[in-house]
Amino acid sequence: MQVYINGSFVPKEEARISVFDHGFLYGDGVFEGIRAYHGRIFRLEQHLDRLYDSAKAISLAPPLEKKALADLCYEALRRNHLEDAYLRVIISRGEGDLGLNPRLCQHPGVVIIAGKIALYPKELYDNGMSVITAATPRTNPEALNPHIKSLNYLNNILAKIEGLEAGKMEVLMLNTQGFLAEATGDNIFIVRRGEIATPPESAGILMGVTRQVVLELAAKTGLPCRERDLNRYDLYVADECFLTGTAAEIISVTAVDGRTVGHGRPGPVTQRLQALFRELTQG
Ligand code: PXG
Repeated sequence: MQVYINGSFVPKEEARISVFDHGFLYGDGVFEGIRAYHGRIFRLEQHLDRLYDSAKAISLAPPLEKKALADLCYEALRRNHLEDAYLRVIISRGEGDLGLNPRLCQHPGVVIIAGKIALYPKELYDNGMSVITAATPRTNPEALNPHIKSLNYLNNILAKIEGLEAGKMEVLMLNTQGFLAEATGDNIFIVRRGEIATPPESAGILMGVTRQVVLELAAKTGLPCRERDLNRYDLYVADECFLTGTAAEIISVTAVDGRTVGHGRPGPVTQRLQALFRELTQG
């Protein structure tokens, strides 16, 4: 495997960063997880837009233009002979001294890893997954806006640990107001009485690229689709529920907090959206 790191592609064994990189010391940096299907990078522009917005929000100037980074993403695929792949693009604050001061870091670090992504097991796609709502709330946007896809995922990891303790592979996070925000690495949708709904931007969520794709595809189902605040009640009475993300794509949720969602099987709207999504990526 060839990894891009700060200007060149090197074998993965040689792709090393300094222990003084503030990405490592403080989680000071941003990243993207992107998919390629059949040699085409899916929604690359949207991912890079989000990456550069994340960087701007933490006052980090990427050392290269978006176009150059896009070219490097394709180069990473070529060098690794990959057509279907997962790309991890990271911009870190770079090497500095001990101490938080980001101004002491002269050169932001850029890394691109092109590999394969382990999706949830097929069984979960066929039958849906069982999740819980976490006690850990999603980061308050006033403290650290979840729009920023930062290298500090501890908030989500704490929720994930709750899930693992309960034997669940994914967990839903509420915001500090008690409204549904998202899962630890996916956005969430419900279907109820013929309406598709997902938490709005104001719920304090990562504005998922897959979420946006699903909002676009929803129009083709003929069903209304709304961004609105949802709470636990909405989950418990939903006909269908599913998660969306770059890694997961679209996956059905069939139980929440031990309660069966709908009929406890992946529902027709979820399946229709999955088929439309597949057409988009495989077509
Ligand atoms: N919410 C959070 C908190 C995420 O981290 C999503 C929603 C879905 O967004 P996209 O743009 O992917 O539809 C994410 C995405 C990984 C990994 O390696 C994480 C994500 C995506 C891909 C890989 O852990 N998070």
